[in-house]
Amino acid sequence: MGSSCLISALPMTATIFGLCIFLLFSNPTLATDAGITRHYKFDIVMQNVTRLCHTKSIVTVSGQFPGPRVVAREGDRLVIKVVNHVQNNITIHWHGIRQLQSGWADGPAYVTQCPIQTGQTYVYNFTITGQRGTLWWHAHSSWLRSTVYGSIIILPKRSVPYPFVKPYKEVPIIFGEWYNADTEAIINQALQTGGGPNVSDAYTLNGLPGPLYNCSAKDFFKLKVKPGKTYLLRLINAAMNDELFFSIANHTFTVVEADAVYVKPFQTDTIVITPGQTTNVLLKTKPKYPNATFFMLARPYVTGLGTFDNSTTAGTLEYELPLQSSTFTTNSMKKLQLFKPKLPTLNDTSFVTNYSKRLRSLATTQFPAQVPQKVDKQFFFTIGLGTNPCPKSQTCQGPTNNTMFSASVNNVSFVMPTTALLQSHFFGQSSGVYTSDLPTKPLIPFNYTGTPPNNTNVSNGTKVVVLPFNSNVELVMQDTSILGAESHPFHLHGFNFFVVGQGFGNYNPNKDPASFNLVDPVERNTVGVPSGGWIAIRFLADNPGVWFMHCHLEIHTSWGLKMAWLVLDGKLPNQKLPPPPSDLPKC
Ligand SMILES: *[C@@H]1O[C@H](CO)[C@@H](O)[C@H](O)[C@H]1NC(C)=O
Ligand SMILES: *[C@@H]1O[C@H](CO)[C@@H](O)[C@H](O)[C@H]1NC(C)=O
Ligand SMILES: *[C@@H]1O[C@H](CO)[C@@H](O)[C@H](O)[C@H]1NC(C)=O
Ligand SMILES: *[C@@H]1O[C@H](CO)[C@@H](O)[C@H](O)[C@H]1NC(C)=O
Ligand SMILES: *[C@@H]1O[C@H](CO)[C@@H](O)[C@H](O)[C@H]1NC(C)=O
Ligand SMILES: *[C@@H]1O[C@H](CO)[C@@H](O)[C@H](O)[C@H]1NC(C)=O
Ligand SMILES: *[C@@H]1O[C@H](CO)[C@@H](O)[C@H](O)[C@H]1NC(C)=O
Ligand SMILES: *[C@@H]1O[C@H](CO)[C@@H](O)[C@H](O)[C@H]1NC(C)=O
Ligand SMILES: *[C@@H]1O[C@H](CO)[C@@H](O)[C@H](O)[C@H]1NC(C)=O
Ligand SMILES: *[C@@H]1O[C@H](CO)[C@@H](O)[C@H](O)[C@H]1NC(C)=O
Ligand SMILES: *[C@@H]1O[C@H](CO)[C@@H](O)[C@H](O)[C@H]1NC(C)=O
Ligand SMILES: *[C@@H]1O[C@H](CO)[C@@H](O)[C@H](O)[C@H]1NC(C)=O
Ligand SMILES: [Cu+2]
Repeated sequence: MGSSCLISALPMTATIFGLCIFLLFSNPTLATDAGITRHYKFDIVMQNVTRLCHTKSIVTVSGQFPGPRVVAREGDRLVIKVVNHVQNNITIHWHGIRQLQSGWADGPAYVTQCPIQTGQTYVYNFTITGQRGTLWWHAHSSWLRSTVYGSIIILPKRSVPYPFVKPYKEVPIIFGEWYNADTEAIINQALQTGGGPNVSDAYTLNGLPGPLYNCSAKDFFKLKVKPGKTYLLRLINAAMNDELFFSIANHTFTVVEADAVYVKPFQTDTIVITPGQTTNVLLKTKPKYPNATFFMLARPYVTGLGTFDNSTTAGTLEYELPLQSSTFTTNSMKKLQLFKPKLPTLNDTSFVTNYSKRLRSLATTQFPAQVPQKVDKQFFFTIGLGTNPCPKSQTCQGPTNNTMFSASVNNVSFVMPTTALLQSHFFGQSSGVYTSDLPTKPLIPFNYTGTPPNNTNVSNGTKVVVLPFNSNVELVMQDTSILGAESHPFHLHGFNFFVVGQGFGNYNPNKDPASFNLVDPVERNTVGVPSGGWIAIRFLADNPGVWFMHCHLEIHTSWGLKMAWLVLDGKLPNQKLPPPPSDLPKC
């Protein structure tokens, strides 16, 4: 166990406890661009897994950790049968997939579906339209995504090559977070006491913590490369609660894609990636065998006030010995010099700001940036932490004297319904499930990034925002300084959005729009709202359904930092949400 797969050409390899299994999904003889249907079966089963000398029984897909790779080509249909053999309720979310008119397959529990209960089956059925790159899938029920996640590799259509040099090999690298304790117990305890959750024990690369942790010397990801080649690294941040920096010693990345959208290529030694985000980078290896091994490291970027896991996960980049060289033996390999990258400090906000400003849509004729130039609906959401009073019978461990942590959008902490929003909407049974009165701007304006108000209690409710079909939406998300300013990676289901502006302090509606980028802003599904600042996004509401939007720091979602957009049907038949599939789980 522990050593990872050698990389290989597509069809790619999957790691199952150190074994490499070849997945033959694509048909190389198929010459047309017509999509095909690809079938997968996800058996949700328990599996004993050992890391850091702790063995625990975790929820997995088919016993694999990380889970199996889903490989498809733009235009393909995916039909994925999920069978739940464990005691937990579960759903699977296909993170970043547009789900055009297939909202029933999106996956967040109690938003688009009731959970798949023990012994039940649900078939996720959707096509991949207009997207190519790297996305990922994960459980979307409680904290099960800590172990239930995997990559989605979307190859471009055969007739539309990459807008960059064809890579020699492609390698997914998923960042994760390992907890020695049961993560369901951790979140249950946190919600019970009102305090912050216990932090993770390690970060991982493809499920492996690496040699910088105790009792983990052999559990590390090894990337074996040849000199003078270009590798495509498909980076995915599946960590629970931490944005990450990532770097490989003595090597530079060329960023070419974010959240399955091509970007203008740029070079950097270090990547910043929030939970929920994906980034494709090209790695050009050294022209000659360097007689050295290079560490790849990831550790968090932290802005909030709470405790956090400040550890570092490590893997290695190793140059394969040239075949003609017989002078190297395994012994001399061990003597190779080892180089470590220098990562930004844990709180290096200026690095993060500069990095995010460099991300621009490719914006070519072939891959245009279709930024909404006009706005039909404007929203201003404050996002941040807050408190709930402690129940009378209890003592709480929240941020201030006897309170419980909460979090809110425009001071509304979202309460999960007990039946799914999408069904309630589709069958006209919203009464008692949700209301459509989420404030479109703060009811009581305040100095959002100045001295916080004395009363930090939030209100709560299951409130959505209704959008007419095809509205052009502009949303400004404003971080607050309540209980400390913090960067919040916000994820929108069902759409990509364009990040047209960002800044620090309070958003100024009179001044800031003048500097919006409406030409080549980055298009993505998850964006870090700057700590103590704001971000402006635009999207076209062209997908009928109920679409979750939430902070992708799992604890903030648990505290209520989430809401849903309800996008109405359009007039034409192809602008309507079809009826639910017959096997849609019931509550
Ligand atoms: C996990 O380990 C426990 C204790 O050794 C054992 O009882 C259980 O059957 C194992 N579970 C699986 C899925 O292998
Ligand atoms: C998936 O959806 C398509 C389009 O609605 C339908 O034709 C097909 O039968 C579905 N497949 C399964 C296995 O449900
Ligand atoms: C969280 O950490 C505390 C302190 O170490 C410990 O007492 C508690 O059992 C942990 N909770 C869980 C669910 O592991
Ligand atoms: C790696 O980088 C370090 C620091 O810049 C440098 O001293 C060293 O020579 C480099 N090693 C290789 C093999 O490139
Ligand atoms: C991580 O935090 C612990 C506890 O606060 C501290 O002792 C340690 O020095 C920190 N490590 C690093 C690498 O910052
Ligand atoms: C490779 O590096 C090791 C350690 O720095 C050194 O002992 C060895 O002679 C080097 N070999 C070659 C072929 O450069
Ligand atoms: C970052 O952390 C360092 C060390 O903890 C501290 O000295 C510095 O003031 C912090 N910088 C910011 C911008 O918070
Ligand atoms: C606040 O904390 C103090 C000391 O910890 C405690 O004595 C007091 O009862 C608390 N007040 C309330 C309202 O809980
Ligand atoms: C808001 O608070 C900040 C930080 O304290 C301060 O610099 C700014 O002047 C305040 N803005 C307003 C409008 O009061
Ligand atoms: C907030 O509390 C402080 C200190 O208790 C007090 O001076 C201030 O007037 C309060 N502010 C408001 C708006 O109530
Ligand atoms: C919502 O707020 C009410 C009133 O403060 C409170 O009684 C209730 O427990 C809250 N519900 C949730 C789920 O936080
Ligand atoms: C599983 O989901 C069903 C349907 O929503 C619910 O009634 C039940 O309480 C859930 N079970 C657990 C353990 O959460
Ligand atoms: Cu957050």
